[in-house]
Amino acid sequence: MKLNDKLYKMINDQIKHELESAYIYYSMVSYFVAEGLDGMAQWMTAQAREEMLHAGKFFNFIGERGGKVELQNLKIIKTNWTSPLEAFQDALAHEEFITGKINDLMKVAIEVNDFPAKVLLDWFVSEQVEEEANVGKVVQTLARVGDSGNGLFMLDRELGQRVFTPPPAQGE
Ligand code: OFO
Repeated sequence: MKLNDKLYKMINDQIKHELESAYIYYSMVSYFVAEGLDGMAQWMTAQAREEMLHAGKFFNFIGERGGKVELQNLKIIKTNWTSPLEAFQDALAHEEFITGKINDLMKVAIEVNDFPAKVLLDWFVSEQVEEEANVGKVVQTLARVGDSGNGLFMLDRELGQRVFTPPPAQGE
């Protein structure tokens, strides 16, 4: 079944949003590295790589449905932060923005009875709950840690445990 025009346009735009997520998070990685917060840099790198996978899921979906992806320019939103708390707060606000976009996509997929799109978006709905929860937890801990250098050191170490696990290659 051919993709509905409105849904196609929204999915095509979503590729840009997901790639912009990766861009924002890599920008934060660069800030953390410069601040000597290697654990946070590692955590955010894993986050950025996940965003590339999210973009890939939408990219493949358009191709599988016989459409052609039209890539768009990415925006540089911010390149510096005054504290790790501010960076993670921005990440949370961005995830909330993305959740809104996924919900809008789901509304249209339901409206036009596109069941394959709905299946794809079901995965993203659950993923967004996880994304907001993960970032939200770090925001909460950073707010509690405040100016404690020791607390920040411990949190940085803990966040450095995050490992990016690529999904199995197709056919595996
Ligand atoms: Fe793609 O979930 Fe974050 O942005």
